[in-house]
Amino acid sequence: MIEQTLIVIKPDGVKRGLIGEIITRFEKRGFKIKALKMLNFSKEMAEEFYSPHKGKAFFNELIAFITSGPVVAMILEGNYALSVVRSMIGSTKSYEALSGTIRGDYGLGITDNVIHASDSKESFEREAKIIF
Ligand code: FUP
Repeated sequence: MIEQTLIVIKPDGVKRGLIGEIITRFEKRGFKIKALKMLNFSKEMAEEFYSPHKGKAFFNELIAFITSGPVVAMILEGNYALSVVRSMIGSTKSYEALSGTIRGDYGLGITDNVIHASDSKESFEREAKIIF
């Protein structure tokens, strides 16, 4: 089943020079890049993007982090894109993410966990509207 999903290379991934390596992984897996953009999240965009986490203890830290520098957002298309991309990025806590996943190969943080990917079709549609 062909699906689309949205990924965001977070400010830590961009600062550390991982844009190319991350795009390469998705291209090699067979995904089509349907849209690609470098941008800075405003505070308003960030609060809307992460609205499902509003009220949680880490919310303010998350907003400060995602607005701390440029990000690279992409819409990827391919067979079962939503679940395949989630499996490629690995667990939220990078220090628990398996080697071979993006977070497991490139990170150790939680808030600074290199990459975001939509967790459902509904999330994809909501998130894509905010960015594209
Ligand atoms: P994920 O879907 O894996 O990106 O993770 P969540 O939707 O659960 O969390 C969204 C973001 O909140 C994570 F990418 C990082 C941040 N977060 C924290 O900063 N601290 C936490 O304890 C949990 C999540």
